[in-house]
Amino acid sequence: MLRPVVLALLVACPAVLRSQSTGKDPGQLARAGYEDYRAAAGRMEDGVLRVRLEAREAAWRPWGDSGRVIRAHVFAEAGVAAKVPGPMIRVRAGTPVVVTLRNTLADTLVVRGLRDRRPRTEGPPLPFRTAFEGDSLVLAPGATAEVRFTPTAPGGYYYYGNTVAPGWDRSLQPLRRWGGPDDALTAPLVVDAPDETPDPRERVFLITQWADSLVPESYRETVRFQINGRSWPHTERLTYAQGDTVRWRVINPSALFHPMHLHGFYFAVDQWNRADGFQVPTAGRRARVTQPVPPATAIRMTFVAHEPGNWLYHCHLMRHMSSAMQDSPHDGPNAGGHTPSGATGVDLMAGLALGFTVTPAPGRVASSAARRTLRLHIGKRERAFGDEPAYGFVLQDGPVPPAPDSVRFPSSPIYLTRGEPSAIVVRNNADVALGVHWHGLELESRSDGVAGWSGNPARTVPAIPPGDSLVVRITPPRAGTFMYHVHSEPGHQLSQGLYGQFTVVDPDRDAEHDRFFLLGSLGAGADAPPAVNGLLDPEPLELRAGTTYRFRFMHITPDDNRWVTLRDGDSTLTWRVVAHDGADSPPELVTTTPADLRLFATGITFDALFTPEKPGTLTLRIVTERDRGLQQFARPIPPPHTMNIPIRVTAATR
Ligand SMILES: [Cu+2]
Repeated sequence: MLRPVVLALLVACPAVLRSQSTGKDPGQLARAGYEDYRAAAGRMEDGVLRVRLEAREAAWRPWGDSGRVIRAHVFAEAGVAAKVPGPMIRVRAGTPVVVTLRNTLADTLVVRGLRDRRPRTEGPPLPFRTAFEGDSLVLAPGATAEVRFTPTAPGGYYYYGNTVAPGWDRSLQPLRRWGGPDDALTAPLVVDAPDETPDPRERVFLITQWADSLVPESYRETVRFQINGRSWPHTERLTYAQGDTVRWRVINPSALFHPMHLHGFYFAVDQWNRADGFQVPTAGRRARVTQPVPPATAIRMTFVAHEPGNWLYHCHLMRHMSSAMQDSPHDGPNAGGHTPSGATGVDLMAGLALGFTVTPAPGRVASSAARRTLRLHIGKRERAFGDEPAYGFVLQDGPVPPAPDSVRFPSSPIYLTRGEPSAIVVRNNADVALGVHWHGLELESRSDGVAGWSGNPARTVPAIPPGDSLVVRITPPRAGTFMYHVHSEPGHQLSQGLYGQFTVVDPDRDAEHDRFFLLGSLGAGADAPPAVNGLLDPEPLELRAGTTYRFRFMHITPDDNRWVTLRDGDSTLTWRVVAHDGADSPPELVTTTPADLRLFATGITFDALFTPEKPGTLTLRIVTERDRGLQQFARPIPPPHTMNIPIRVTAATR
């Protein structure tokens, strides 16, 4: 009589439908290698791409040879050793694909995404649902199935699988379940345009995640991220020659949103597609240093590696790349450990980060020009936030350095002049080694601030030790809105004050009508409250009717998204966005648009021109949202926080 009870439980609690598979110790399983997607799976026969796949169980080591071993379900080509993630299916649009898939797992397998995506002209609100609903292949243990489809929509896609226990109910099975051995059971499907010859040097990066529990406790700590199966600092290191054009595809089958940031270079987004085939209108000619890649989307990006040295491409969310929050579990004595104490190098980061080296062209000489010199001090003040300290960047004014415990909110604004050789001597008066990153600035690698990585392979620059200094050299080639902030920090020093505005001015431009909005967090710990210009409760803004202002927005919170709107009562005003990430937009892309930016991710700056028309009170509304993506979490995500900054507009003067 037990059976009906068990079934009722299974129906009431779909989570238990998830299989735990063989239960073998991962150490007994064949070890999976790492994919680099330099080659695609299958072979062409009579104009048809034929791919033979298997779903297998394997041992996955996202944290390298000494790291923890995870029992993983993976896709592999039949007869070929397994790698994580699974094999790339790559085909030109219009080419038929035949996939034979064998399920060698001990459980029933549900596979989605091996199908055509029609090019869509409307942006569906739920790309994940529209991409995968009604699309499943179900294979019993030991079963083999064949799928035929002809992709028609160019773009970056993926397929994935979930195992289910006997007695599963299709109507109760979610489209995808994250957590556990199925997390690695995903692989790219790349569709080239019919008239396109793929560049063999283009690299494909698949973002995956792993959590050992089906419903992780919290969105902050328990989900860990990988690029092509590995977590920083174990991710692949790429090499380019100075002057190379770099082409990357980034496909995001993970449950969460990632604002992906490139150091040292601007890139163009040439394509941005969703998993259902919809092409997001992109501004390919607009340069940027940070591009949000939401779940179930993919981008193609291009940049010219004009500056030699070691560089970084990473998610800007602290919880996806900081070793303090994205711990890199190791077997043995450091099991489950966080930032190793005393770390000054690459082990200060973990998760979604990729390093690449640009080798210098022959005959390059470093500039020895005289430089305008600023002195910037990192101060620490104890017990500023309850028992926790505050940190701050304070510019030295005159010959006397500030006291070592000097902090200010916000940190000192830095202004440099376009084209002027400048030096910033950063002195660390705090008691912990820290790197400082000049966000969006085109500069030499050794000044870039990624602890243990910036510089070149023969000589990397560690975090600045307590009591020590680093000379940062910058000759900014363009005027614009940038930021500077602590990088590779061991804790939550960013929201404890270590960020500031960084503006490069044109010698001949009037800055009188600039208004700055430095969106950050201020306080201790992972849930520090939102702040604007270092204030939790910002001052009202005073403007004059008929005058055009340049609003410079900078977003540098650890983990939040912001939603910025400019309002007159209930109606949304308009503005003209003229620059992104410090780069002026091409004139043909500058249009009057509603002053409403929903997905203003951390790591982005933009400039907007705004002209208040008449006297009155307007509102700059800044809503802070924490991204939950497609993932369920046991602990609720903090609710949105709304900040309304009054704008008092007075009559024009004559
Ligand atoms: Cu991320």
